[in-house]
Amino acid sequence: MKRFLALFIVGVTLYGCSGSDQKADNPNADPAKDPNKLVISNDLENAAAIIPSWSNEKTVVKMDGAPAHSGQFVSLIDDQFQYSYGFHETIGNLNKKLPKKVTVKGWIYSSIAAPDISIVMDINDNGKQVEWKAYSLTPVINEANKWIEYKANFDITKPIQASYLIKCFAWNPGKKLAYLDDFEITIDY
Ligand SMILES: [Ca+2]
Repeated sequence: MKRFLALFIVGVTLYGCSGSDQKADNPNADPAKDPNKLVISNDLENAAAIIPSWSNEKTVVKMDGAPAHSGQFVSLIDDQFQYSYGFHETIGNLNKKLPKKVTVKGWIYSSIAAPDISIVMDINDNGKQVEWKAYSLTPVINEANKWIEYKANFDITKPIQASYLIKCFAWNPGKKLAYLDDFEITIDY
């Protein structure tokens, strides 16, 4: 009796669950319609026009050697620029309520894997530090020369006032070349 062994090779392609498949037709899923949420996006394409609430335009350049994540412009950090283009605003100018949490999302393209780069949330009272938190991108950036998405959550735990200034930006103490694009700051009240 002949026995045949049939070998089936089943090709399985696994796709990472991106979580981006949001139900845009559901108004409850739209954070812009939530009164306790403020979402501020910046693709850096108009940074040269000096957009209110954003600073450090000198770091915004046309991406060189690879496509920008959106359009042409990105924020460059390297040995000259330790701080990226970033968001800065007086807390009371954003809302009558005081924020409880800040989320910074965006994309980074680093010339090395595991660079010493963090996303920082800085709240200060006329220059005096009230709350400073850093979210390290070192474990997030597992590959060089590739756009990688990050999401940094910051709970505001110190007592704050409407007159205080809030800033969010990337900090590059490792001084290696990297580019950032498409910032999205979400403030929860
Ligand atoms: Ca861009």
